[in-house]
This record gives sequence, C-alpha cells and structure tokens, in this order.
Amino acid sequence: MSEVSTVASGPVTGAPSGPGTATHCPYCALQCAMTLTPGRAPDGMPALDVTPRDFPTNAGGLCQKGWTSAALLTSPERLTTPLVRDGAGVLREAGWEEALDLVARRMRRAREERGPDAVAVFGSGGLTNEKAYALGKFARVALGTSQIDYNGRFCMSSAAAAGNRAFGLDRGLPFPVTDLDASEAVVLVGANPAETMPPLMGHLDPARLIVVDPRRTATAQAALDGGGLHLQPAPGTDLALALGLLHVALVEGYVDAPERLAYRRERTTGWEEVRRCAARWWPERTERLTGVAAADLRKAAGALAGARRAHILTGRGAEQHSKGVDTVAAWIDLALALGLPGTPGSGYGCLTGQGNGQGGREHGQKADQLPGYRHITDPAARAHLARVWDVPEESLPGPGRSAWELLDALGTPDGPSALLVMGSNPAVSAPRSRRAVERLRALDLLVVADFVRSETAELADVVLPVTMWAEESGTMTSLEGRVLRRRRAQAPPPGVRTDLEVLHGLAVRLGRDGAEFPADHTEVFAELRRASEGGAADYSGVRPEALDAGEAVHWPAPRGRDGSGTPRLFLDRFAHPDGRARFLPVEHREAAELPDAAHPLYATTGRELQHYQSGAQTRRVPELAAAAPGAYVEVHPDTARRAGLADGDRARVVSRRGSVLARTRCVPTLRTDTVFLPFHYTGAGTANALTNPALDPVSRMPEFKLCAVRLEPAP
Ligand SMILES: Nc1nc2c(c(=O)[nH]1)N[C@H]1C(S)=C(S)[C@@H](COP(=O)(O)OP(=O)(O)OC[C@H]3O[C@@H](n4cnc5c(=O)[nH]c(N)nc54)[C@H](O)[C@@H]3O)O[C@H]1N2
Ligand SMILES: Nc1nc2c(c(=O)[nH]1)N[C@H]1C(S)=C(S)[C@@H](COP(=O)(O)OP(=O)(O)OC[C@H]3O[C@@H](n4cnc5c(=O)[nH]c(N)nc54)[C@H](O)[C@@H]3O)O[C@H]1N2
Ligand code: SF4
Ligand SMILES: [Mo]
Repeated sequence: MSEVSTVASGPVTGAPSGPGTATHCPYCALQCAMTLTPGRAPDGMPALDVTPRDFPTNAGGLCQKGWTSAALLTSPERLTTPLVRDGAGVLREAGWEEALDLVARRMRRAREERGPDAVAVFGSGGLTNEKAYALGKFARVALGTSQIDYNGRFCMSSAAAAGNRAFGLDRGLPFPVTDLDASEAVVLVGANPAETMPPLMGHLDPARLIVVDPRRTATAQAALDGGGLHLQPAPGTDLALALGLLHVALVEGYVDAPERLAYRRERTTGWEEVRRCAARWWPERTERLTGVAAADLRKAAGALAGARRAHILTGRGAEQHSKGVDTVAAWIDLALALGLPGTPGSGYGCLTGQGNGQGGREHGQKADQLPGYRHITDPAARAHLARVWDVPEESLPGPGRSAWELLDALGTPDGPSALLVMGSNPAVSAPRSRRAVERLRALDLLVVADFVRSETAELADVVLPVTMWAEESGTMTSLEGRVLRRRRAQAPPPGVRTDLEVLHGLAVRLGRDGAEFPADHTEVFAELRRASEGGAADYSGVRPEALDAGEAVHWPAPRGRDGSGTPRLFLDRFAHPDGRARFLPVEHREAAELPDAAHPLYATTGRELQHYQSGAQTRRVPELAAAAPGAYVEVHPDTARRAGLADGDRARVVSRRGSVLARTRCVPTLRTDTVFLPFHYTGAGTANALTNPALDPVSRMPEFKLCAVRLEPAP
C-alpha cells in the first residue's frame, strides 16, 4: 500500500511518549495515532508537522488525508470571525456578542411564537464525546426541543439497529481491530477500506478476504491479487446474497458441525424461521437476482465455513439502503449460523465511519436517545437524566424526527423554523440535496458552527467560527469502542471559540445557569460519565488519567470494574435479558426505485481516498484537491459507448430528482448496469442531487447506495 507508511518503532501500546503532542487524526473512525510538532509550512509560515505514531489500529501508518490534516489549520479559508447576514443578504463580519445575542433572541422568538419544537439541532459523529453530549443536553434542556438528530443517521444507523436487535447492544466492532490479524476469512460487505481506512488493510490478509462490492475497488483488487475472492453483486442485492450463502451453508452441512449445533442451542434463538428464509435462496436463484455466479457462492461459503476464525464486516455499501437493517440482519444471521459472534477470534462487526461515529451515537444527540445509549421513551432513563441534569422529568421532550425527516420538514408549517448545525454539511451530504438546500433556505434562522465556509454555512444567517481538532482537547471513541484522548497541540487563532463555549454562551442567553453548560471539557466528561452510568454505553469507569496515560479502555466500562473496560463483548453472553442472540428472519425486497426505460442504470455513491465526506475540509487542502480535483462518474466502457461517451468526456447523469455533471471515467471491471459517483463534490457535481431519500422503516437510513439514472453527453 503506497499511501500507508509503516514506521514500526517500539511497542504498540498507544502510550504517548517523546516530544510533541500525541493525538489522533481528525477524520475517520480508525483514529490513527499521530504526533504533532511545531514546524514550518512550505511558505515558511509556522505550521504543525504530522508524524504517525505507533498504535494498534494504524501500526504507524497514516493515509494521505492524515498526513495532510494539519494544512487546514492555517488555511486562508479558515473562519476567524462570526458572520451575520445583513439586510442586503450578505454575510458580514460581526462580533461574538452580537452574533450570540442575535441567535438567542431569534431562537427565543421562534419558541415563543411556535413552541419549543420550532428550534431544531443537527449534530455530528465528528464531534468529540463531550460536544455530542453537551449538544444533546442543550437541545433537551436549554431549548426544550425534541427536534435533534445528526449525520450518523446517514452513516451506520442500519447496522446499529440490526446489532441492537440481534445482540441487544450496538458497538460497531465488538472486538479490537487487531483480532482481524489472525482471522482466516474476512468477508467485507460493501466496504472499501483500501480507500476509506487504508491502514486497516494492514490487518487483513488479502488471501483470506472475500470482498462483496459491485465495483472492483482497490480492496477487491487487493483480494484478487492475493488469492482472495471478489463477489460483484448488483447494488441492493446483498440481502439475497447473504441468504444464498446461508443456503449453501445449510445444504453443504456446514451449519451442522457439532460446535455450531451447540452454539445455536446454547447461545441463540430463532434459528428455525431463518432456516426457512434461507431455504428459498438456492444458488441459481441467488445468481439470477444478484449476478454472482453459483460457483462463486459455493466457493465463498466454503472458505468462510472452513475457517477456524472468521469475521463478517459490513460497510455503508450494505447498509445505506431502504432495507439496510434487514440486509445487515441477514449477514448477522449467516454469522450466527456459523457461530462467529461472541466466539473468541471471530465475530460480526460494522466498520463505523466518522472520527467519533461510535461515541456520537451514544451520548444523546440522536432523535430517540438519551446519554448512555438510553432510549428517550424509557421511564427509567428519563428519571435518571432528569436527576443528573436537575430538571423536572416532565420537562424532557420525547423523540423527534430522524435526520432526513427533520431536514425535509424545515420551514414547513409543521416543521422547525430555526436550526443550529454543528459538525455537518447537509447541503452536500444529505440525500436529494436540492430539496435539502431548498428547505435550509426556507428557515427563518440557520446557524452553523464550523471552521470553514461550508456549503451549508453559505446558506446560514449566522456562522460561528470554531476551533479545530489540534486546538482543543476532549475524547473520541474509535470504531473498536476504545475511548481516546484528543489533545490540544497549539492555541487557536484569535477570534475563534470552542463548540463547548458556543453552547455555553447560547445556553446562558437562553436563560440557563452557565454552570449547567460548562465550557471546560473535563467538567463535561465528568458529567457524561455520571449520565452514562448504568446505560448500555457505560463510561462511568473511564478514568481521565487512564486516557492521559494512553491506556486502552473500551466501553462498557462500569465504575469499579477493571480499568480496561470491555475490549471483547459477548464472550459469555449477549446483551439481551436471556443472554442469547436473536436470529432475525428477513426476506429480500426490491429497492425503493429500480431502473426502467427512462433511467436504465443503477447509480451508487461512495468515497475516494483523498476526500472526506462533503469535502468541506479536504477540498481546501491543496495536495488533496490537486490529487482529486473534481466530480467523475465511473462507468463500464460499453455502457459509456452506448451513451455516446468516451473516457474523459463530460457526462450528464440524470435521476428522477436531478442531474449531475461529471467527467466520464471508463472502468472495464465495473458491472455494465451500474455507475458510481463520489459524493465529495459540490455545485453541478453534487452526487446527492440524484439520490433517493427513501428511508429504511426502522433505522430511517436513506437509500444513498441505489437510485435509477440515465447517462448522456453533457450539453
Ligand atoms: N477517503 C475517505 N475515507 C473515509 C470517509 C470519506 O469520506 N473518505 N468517510 C468515513 C465514513 S463517515 C464512513 S461511513 C466510511 C465509509 O466507508 P465505506 O463503507 O468503505 O465507504 P463507501 O465508499 O461509502 O462504500 C463502500 C463500498 O460500497 C460499495 N457499494 C455501493 N453499493 C453497494 C451495494 O448495494 N452493495 C455492496 N455490497 N456494496 C455497495 C461501493 O462501491 C463502495 O466501494 O469511510 C470513512 N472513511
Ligand atoms: N450520496 C452519499 N451521501 C452520503 C454518503 C454516501 O455514502 N453517499 N455517506 C453519508 C455518511 S456515511 C456520512 S457520515 C455523511 C457525512 O456528511 P457530513 O455530515 O456533511 O460530514 P462532513 O463533510 O464531515 O461535514 C462536517 C462539517 O462540519 C465541520 N466540522 C468538522 N468537525 C467539526 C467540529 O468539531 N465542530 C464543528 N462545529 N464543525 C466541525 C467540517 O468543516 C464540515 O463542514 O454523509 C452522508 N452522505
Ligand atoms: S485512515 Fe482515517 S484516521 Fe487514519 S489517517 Fe486516514 S483518515 Fe485519518
Ligand atoms: Mo459515515
């Protein structure tokens, strides 16, 4: 892997040592460890130097985004002054007092005129645990609104819902990443870590990889080159594929091995119904629907079932569908039938995406959730939080709208008229983005806290400039449920404030006591620990000193238990009251929208190495922007030719909701019925102009990974 350096030095403990500031990458959930030291930019100006630090997840490696992450700190595009939209509609510089006073005044007015749900909040899996917690409390206590959700709804919510149903608990990886090193078979369903988490590839043996992806991704190619497998189904058919693999495992007797029979009997319920679901997916039928050859199904099932230690991991490719929960459930069913979850050295996991995508889903910024991964309708949870927050229980609102439903309701007669966005850029990253932008524009008040002028900030009435990762401290929880220390390496530029200071300032102006919303991250973490105590995601035993020392602590970490918490879950029992995992009966269903004569192709979306999410940050890093300069559409050469396009031509991709202009990139290994677009670009290249906000009925996840399109030359 050229983009991963492997600087092996010293024991892999994660303990910070030596000069410089030991911290973690600001981007994805692998949370690669790095050291920041004062240095110079190419133009001679002071800048931080990034060096990878040895740590279990990244083993001394970083991807190109990590290496270049410090560049944005000193970017001329950095925001350092609050902006307020003036009478002429122009964002002009303002002071903090003026900006915060204005926001509080207009939030109060919205609330007085239309009730507490008139003000909404949109959070992020990029926020530290402290910020995510404070934001949820701010919504419920300072605003009294039920209208809060976050971008994690667009991320791993389907896997979370399936994990909760099957295991009684959702932690993306219920085992440390390093467990993958010794795995004899790893199935990656709709995940492309070679581009989305490059150092993770160091934990995966290509010869033992089974990659399930409609595209021959860098990950799939690595598997093929190393003697592994690539299954290339049509988008939206993973559920049937999982049942087809389970069918083979049934017919071949793989599920009847004595240890698997014992596992099913002692550790699970619901097998019979699932067995009946799988019985209907014989290989030839599965092949007809998915396009994966029956012979490959048999090979994959054999490799998986024959391994002594095996893992099934899902990514967004399997999850971001209107049947994402059932799809993940089908893969969990396969894992349970083979006895993997809760067995040492094996397991099922979801590769959580954002830097704090794990912690972000635990501390109460979700529409239906209170801190500690508690449910907001649970009377015991409400009583507990009312005590911790010292507010009357009946003052706590109930569940609100999910992310898309919230965005879709903005500025409508029944929806919120004011919105605070912290850590997300939905103008680019939400499905059916033209509609999302129209709704954001319809608001009476849009407030965005960010450090750059994102596309969402461009629509705002007030923009609040905040500190970046290297200028603040706090905690993050990585994809393996490990709580990590983010450390401040340098002072922020004059004029910016932390997100916690913003929430403090607004809460006071909304009439709360400032002590309820401390701006000091250590105070917030202490309260978060109390608030989480007794919940599913229990942080009460996470000692700050252990984090400072770089000790590994994985939640749940109840007070009084051994300092390392729970690196491996489910070894003795699953989290349901009876200790058993649930087989979940599921049936394949079609996507919300299928190709037809007018829109004959599947379009799917995802990521490329250099850009992060909406691209708000990475498009402003010169090295990354040069390497990945603009929107493109991957298409099979035959499909391109039929559309009158050649490699490099400007294409127009049209769905029922909108169109995108993108450079044609001919990829002979792609399916002929499928095109792919990265969602990192903006303007006419915004891939989400195409996507369909059909929601999963349980997780409320939009169908980012499948819509019907046609391809034509750009006008
Ligand atoms: N470079 C980079 N890295 C990132 C991020 C980033 O924006 N850029 N974001 C981070 C975040 S928040 C996340 S959530 C993770 C996401 O990490 P991944 O899940 O690895 O990323 P995606 O590219 O969204 O989707 C993975 C693959 O799913 C495939 N796919 C599309 N449709 C289907 C389908 O129907 N079935 C199957 N089986 N596969 C399908 C796509 O071709 C793609 O290769 O990455 C994290 N890391
Ligand atoms: N078509 C399509 N759309 C997708 C996806 C897909 O696969 N396909 N994936 C979805 C997924 S998995 C995700 S996670 C979402 C992510 O999409 P977004 O939520 O838009 O994520 P980012 O682009 O990271 O936006 C974060 C914004 O917050 C700012 N920011 C970063 N850190 C902080 C902070 O600590 N405080 C504050 N105040 N601001 C901060 C950044 O500068 C940036 O402007 O996109 C979703 N959208
Ligand atoms: S893999 Fe993720 S955490 Fe690691 S350097 Fe790249 S973006 Fe940062
Ligand atoms: Mo994500």
